[in-house]
Amino acid sequence: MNFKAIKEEILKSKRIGLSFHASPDGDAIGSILALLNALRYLGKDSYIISRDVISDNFSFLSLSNEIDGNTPGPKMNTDLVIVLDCGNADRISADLDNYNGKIINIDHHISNEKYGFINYVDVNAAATCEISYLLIKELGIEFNNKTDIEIAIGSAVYTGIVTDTGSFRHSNVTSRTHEIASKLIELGVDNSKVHTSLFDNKPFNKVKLMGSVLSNIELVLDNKVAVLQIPKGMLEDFNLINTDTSDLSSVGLGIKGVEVSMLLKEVKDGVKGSLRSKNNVDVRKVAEVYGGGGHIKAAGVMLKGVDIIEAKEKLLNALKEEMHL
Ligand SMILES: [Mn+2]
Repeated sequence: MNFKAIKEEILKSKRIGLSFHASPDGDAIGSILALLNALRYLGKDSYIISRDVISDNFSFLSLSNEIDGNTPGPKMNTDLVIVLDCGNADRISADLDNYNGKIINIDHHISNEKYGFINYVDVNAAATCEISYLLIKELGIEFNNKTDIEIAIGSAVYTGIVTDTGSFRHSNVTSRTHEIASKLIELGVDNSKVHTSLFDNKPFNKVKLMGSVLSNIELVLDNKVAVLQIPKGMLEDFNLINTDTSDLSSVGLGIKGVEVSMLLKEVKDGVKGSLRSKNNVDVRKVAEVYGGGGHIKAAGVMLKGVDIIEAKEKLLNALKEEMHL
């Protein structure tokens, strides 16, 4: 895999749309904004395609205001769409049904379906932002000059890295992850400001929601699995309908003896399950049983047409099997 073919496609494209996975997380947002800033700087006509909006704690990132949910499909004359951090074609936060141009797929999920015309899937990258950083270097931005644009791109890259590694704590972190982070701090990226903006910036009600979810946490399957639930109506009660709750998924891992933490969130057409694993349990396999995907230690699945009780039963059955309990 190399970036040459991608670079060539970018250079010869007239209009480039960028997209990512639905309900974008810090890595999806960071990699799309890093690339958007870079492409604009290089004079390419480029824009974001997204059905989603993003939460306020990402608003410190340059051009984040362009992720406004108003461009759900490719604009006229788009000849290239680059999708970042998205393993499955049906999870792309874009309506591509009537699009006939090229798609480049840049990702780090092991379950990636290779739906692109070019697929750059590096499962050893802790975050898609690592790949974005390397691609942007290939495009000619050196990250040596401490310019505003380099720092803007660097802050976006750093955001994806810290969010996808749990602030450098997960086992997906490699020496390359730290090398890139080191380079970015040398460049002038304010790592402390990024952390504060991302994590110490919650709406008061979000903390109260966390309290409510935590007070109902359950331990099951020999106390090795923690289950957290956001039943229908709870987000409305706290006035948090569009708030990202993915940070709650891993909370159960803080408990002694727990191997898997699972968050169940009841949505309009079913239940979203997010699974996090502490050591050896492969939660991606569990998510895949019901059509989901992700990584060994972090995976997600959408169970359509079921309520939260049924979803819990289904996922616990699959977990029981995977954990040989
Ligand atoms: Mn990612």
